Amino acid sequence: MIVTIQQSVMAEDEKYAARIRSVIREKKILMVNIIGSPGSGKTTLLESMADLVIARSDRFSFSVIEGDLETTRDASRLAAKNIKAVQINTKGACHLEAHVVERAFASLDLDSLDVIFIENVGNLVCPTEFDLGEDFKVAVLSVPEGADKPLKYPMLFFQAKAIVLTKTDLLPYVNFDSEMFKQDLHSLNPEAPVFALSLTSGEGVEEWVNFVAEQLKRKRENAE
Ligand SMILES: Nc1nc2c(ncn2[C@@H]2O[C@H](COP(=O)(O)OP(=O)(O)O)[C@@H](O)[C@H]2O)c(=O)[nH]1
Ligand SMILES: [Mg+2]
Ligand SMILES: [Zn+2]
Repeated sequence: MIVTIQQSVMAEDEKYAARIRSVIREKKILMVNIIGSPGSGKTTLLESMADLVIARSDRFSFSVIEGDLETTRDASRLAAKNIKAVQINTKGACHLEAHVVERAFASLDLDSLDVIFIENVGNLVCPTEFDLGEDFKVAVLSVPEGADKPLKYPMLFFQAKAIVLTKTDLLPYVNFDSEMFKQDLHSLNPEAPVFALSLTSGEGVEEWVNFVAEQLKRKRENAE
């Protein structure tokens, strides 16, 4: 019985996801669903992109949909970097759902936007199960969380189009088995590129921004 109810709710949400997908296709917007644990560096990654995207010859604009249980802290951090962010407080829900994302669209200027990042609620499990109409999901893992996480949370790392490994500046201080990390990811998802970066030094962030720019370009070429 419970399973049936859950299925019907998710089927309903699939309709919203399909509608979102068609809106962003029409507006030629790339939408990226960022999933990772609390504290893995999702907001810092977005903050660190602000100056880099402006400096590019193929500069692109981006806004952020922020999913959080409580508080508007992440949205305020992004606003301080002149990044437009729409806050969704999930009031206890541990993931975002498409109907909520669709409501956030009303606060965004979809005609002048190139990329929307969704910072999902910090959680490696259920956000993966919900289609938000995004182009793709990205898994963010930080070095101190440990190299064993891809196999422990395989759905996320299997579905992700790219993996971002943050806090590489901490590699000398924690036991992170880089070889195991590589091998496990290779067995789960050999296609996904891994961006290893430090948000304190900025090392590696440009490669990640290049990847986003490339995905946007491809989406637009395919739409023509
Ligand atoms: N040393 C180090 N700290 C980082 C890095 N990225 C983020 N942090 C810190 O990790 C903490 C959590 O980051 P935050 O972006 O808020 O994580 P979120 O919960 O995933 O959005 C903050 O104190 C950041 O300054 C990094 O690459 N290296
Ligand atoms: Mg955050
Ligand atoms: Zn959840």
